[in-house]
Amino acid sequence: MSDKTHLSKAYTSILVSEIDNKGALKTGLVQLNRPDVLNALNIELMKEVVEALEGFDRDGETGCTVLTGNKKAFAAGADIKEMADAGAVEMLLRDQFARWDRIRKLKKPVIAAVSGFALGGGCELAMSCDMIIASESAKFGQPEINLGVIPGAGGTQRLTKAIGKARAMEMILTGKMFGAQEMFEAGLVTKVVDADLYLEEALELAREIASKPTIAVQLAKESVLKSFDLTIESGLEHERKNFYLLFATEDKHEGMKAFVEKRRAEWKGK
Ligand code: DAK
Repeated sequence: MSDKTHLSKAYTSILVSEIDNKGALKTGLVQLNRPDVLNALNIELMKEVVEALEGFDRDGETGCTVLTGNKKAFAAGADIKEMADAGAVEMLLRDQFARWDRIRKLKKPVIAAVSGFALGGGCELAMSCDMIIASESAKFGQPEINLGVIPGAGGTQRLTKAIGKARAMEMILTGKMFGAQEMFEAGLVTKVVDADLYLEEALELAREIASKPTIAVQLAKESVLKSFDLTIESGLEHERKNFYLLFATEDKHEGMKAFVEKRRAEWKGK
């Protein structure tokens, strides 16, 4: 099923397009577009981002989505001006985290293509994606401490799981920014590339993923993410059930038959 409504909506803070991968499924592209404020994540922008990501997730013609900003900033955090006068009760009633939680529920892989600042909520948004391709100019940080708060959209959890306690503590307690190479070595970033190539590289990775059997891709993503929630025992059980489930797909039969017949598999996504 290819529902394309996410492509035709009148967005104010993002740009949305799809890329034809010739033969493979398409790549969805969502670009944060508030350049004057370094893509600060206000409520409207986050509403649009989540709607667009969910749109691509539903679209049967899409295999993978890339989320990006611009050269200067992926996103310099949540919009501070929007939070500056808010109290705890107002923040609670706004319930913005419910929207962020929907990103975690996406079935298809999302790749963050990061250049420039990825700070606070910007770093958290990139970490909500499944992989991060970073320009060598990228700067990651959780500077909330300098505003009298702490990361609230997963920073203390996802960062710690990705780079370990020692470095996460340093980043979160000092608010300092760290470069792409350092974050690659720490395990946050999948790949660091030339400043002019970060988007191209992310799109190439997305194209490759979009050319794989869809159900296997989705269950692989789900199984990896489960490892964060489950004990090794339960995680292995979960993985095994997904493994067995894939033996019910046409793509499993096609993939193995194609190997035996020494030809390219033709995936059906079923
Ligand atoms: N919010 C609002 N505006 C921002 C912004 C931000 N986070 N970051 C930059 N801007 C605006 C600046 O105010 C400036 O606007 P004008 O003054 O021109 O009107 C414009 O972007 C350009 O910024 P600068 O002039 O400061 O540019 P520089 O190159 O000199 O400096 C910088 C770049 C990134 C070092 C600096 O802009 C900076 O420190 N920005 C703030 C970084 C920061 O503290 N980020 C963390 C914010 S707290 C939540 C989910 C998540 C969060 C909270 C709640 N819920 C779901 C409820 C996350 C919280 C955060 O991220």
